[in-house]
Amino acid sequence: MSNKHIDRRAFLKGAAVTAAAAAITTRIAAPGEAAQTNATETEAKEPARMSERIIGRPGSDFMVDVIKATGIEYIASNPGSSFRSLQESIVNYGGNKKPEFLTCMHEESSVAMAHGYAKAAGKPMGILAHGTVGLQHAAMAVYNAWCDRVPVMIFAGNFLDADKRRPGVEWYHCVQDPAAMLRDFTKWDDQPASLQHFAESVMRGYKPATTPPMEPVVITADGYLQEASIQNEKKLHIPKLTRSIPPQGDSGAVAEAAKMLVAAERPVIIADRIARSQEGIKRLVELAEALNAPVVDLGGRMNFPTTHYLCRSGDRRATVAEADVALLLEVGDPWGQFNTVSDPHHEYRRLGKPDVKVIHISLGETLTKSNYQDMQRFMPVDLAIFGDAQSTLPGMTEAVKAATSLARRAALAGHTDKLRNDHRRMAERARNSASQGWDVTPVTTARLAAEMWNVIKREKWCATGRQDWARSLWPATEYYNFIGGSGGAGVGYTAPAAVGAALANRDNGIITVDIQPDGDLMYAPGVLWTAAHHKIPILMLMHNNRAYHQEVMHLQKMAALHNRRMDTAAIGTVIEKPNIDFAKLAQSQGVWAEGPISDPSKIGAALSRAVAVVKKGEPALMDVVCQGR
Ligand SMILES: Cc1ncc(C[n+]2csc(CCOP(=O)(O)OP(=O)(O)O)c2C)c(N)n1
Ligand SMILES: [Mg+2]
Repeated sequence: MSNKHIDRRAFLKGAAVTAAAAAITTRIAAPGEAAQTNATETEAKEPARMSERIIGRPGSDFMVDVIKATGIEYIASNPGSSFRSLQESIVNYGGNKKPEFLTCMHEESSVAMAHGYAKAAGKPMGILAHGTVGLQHAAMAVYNAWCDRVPVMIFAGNFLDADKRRPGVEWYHCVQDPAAMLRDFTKWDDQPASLQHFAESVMRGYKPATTPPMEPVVITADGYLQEASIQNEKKLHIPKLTRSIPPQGDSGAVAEAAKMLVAAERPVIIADRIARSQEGIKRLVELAEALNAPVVDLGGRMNFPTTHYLCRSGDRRATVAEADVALLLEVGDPWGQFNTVSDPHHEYRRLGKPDVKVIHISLGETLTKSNYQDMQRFMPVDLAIFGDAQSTLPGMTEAVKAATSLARRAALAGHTDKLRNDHRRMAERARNSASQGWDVTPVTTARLAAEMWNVIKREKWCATGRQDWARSLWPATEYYNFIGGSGGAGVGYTAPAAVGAALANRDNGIITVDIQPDGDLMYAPGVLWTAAHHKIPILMLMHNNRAYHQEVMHLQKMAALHNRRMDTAAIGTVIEKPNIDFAKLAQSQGVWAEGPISDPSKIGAALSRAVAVVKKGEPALMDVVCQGR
């Protein structure tokens, strides 16, 4: 509808309210509700003049319709004037529901929240970034999502038409090609020049974002298109959202792979970013059982139950070293499974058998760009199958069964006792090493994980953050138990990704627990406020080693290499003097918190109090002073 068609009375009424709203206090909307204004507090100024300029139906309303049509439920964002109209439309026109605006304190937090959310929810979140500066802040988190093959729908505000830009800051924040700075690590981008173009680009972009290998996509919401009134709305239409079915690997190649695996003496399955749902886990269990082959879950996703006798994730090196045929499923670093380069001497060492036969089912491997090196070292494989691993598994299992003679089946079944013993020994070893230093202060990471397990073991749980001990100690069978890692190891991911996952888990009765490194939280601790404000229940258990501990170790290594004093390794790497009081940091943002706790015997009771808060639907933080790693 254009200006001309707007009813004059509604127009004037709207003008009075709008002018008043500019000068009065706005009642802040609670999450999920639209903001309301109290127009009686002040006189409206110049209603008649404003009325001439009212935009009754801004383009951003249509943009909201488009976003709604994708099913995106949340838009995480730090506000910025390049999308002020879209933000206002989300709240007032869209009712702040589906999508709901999530207030973030850093664009990196917006994207990392979307990253964690997508893995827990199985669908992308939108984020809104403010022109140059917003996208610059978002960049590292986008890179993490790219490396982790996770979809994020990135919307960026920008005024492309220089003739319409306000002088000063608006110029600094506008950019000729907004997506350029993210183009090396996003799957697709567009800068729509009309509202119809915007509708088509969002529907077009959603498809590659959510088709494996899933990746972030950037679409500009031009500021002028947002703010100008819609012309000729009848001509606009929102195309249907269509999704692509991920491809299965070629059936001939799958049959050949099955024969290699059935004939192998020591097959191994190495799984990384394969499962997308419980169905993915089920399919991998079926394949592993058909082959009676050990599975190493690298943990990019929750792929395989830790309780299953074929799980050998804690025995990765030994299991891979003896394999004669390896089936890789969407593995991010194939070369690194069979080879290594030592630290600090950079010397090559082979880990796998020289003649191990390698099969890789992957789509991600073919999605490479030139500059960023997330493709990892080149690894020639014996059989590369282009296909989506989860979709290919049922065909692979069928082919394995078809290739297994009765005699072979009996021979494979004969391995079971040994495989069960191996699994038992692996679990025992993990328990033994976890019990070392059980009572020491500062607390060990293993003790932290064990205490956490005690309070959540009867719940539906999802573990984020530092998951190493949880993965080897906790019985995990459900897809929602683990969300994997950051992808690109860009620090600052853990806390916001945990909050994003917790948001997705909130409605499913799943308790999200985050073993949270201190250095990571300090990148953008405002995500605690976001969790409190939006009532996102999460239990953040601080792994507070008062250091960038990994970097302490690097500095120690270098000092040893250079044969120099080691005590200086703390300079620039420890976070002491003063110690950060994480409980106060959390409390100041409205998050229930306790700590610091140094005595391991006090953690259990404190965690029970924290879980009670989380069960009420709110975030809680427990600060525990911990050992290095
Ligand atoms: C953005 C970014 N900057 C720097 C690094 C280098 N880095 C790797 S680990 C690490 C320490 C992180 O500290 P913390 O989160 O407390 O974990 P800790 O090592 O103490 O367990 C740093 C700074 C990085 N990976 N990403
Ligand atoms: Mg630390």
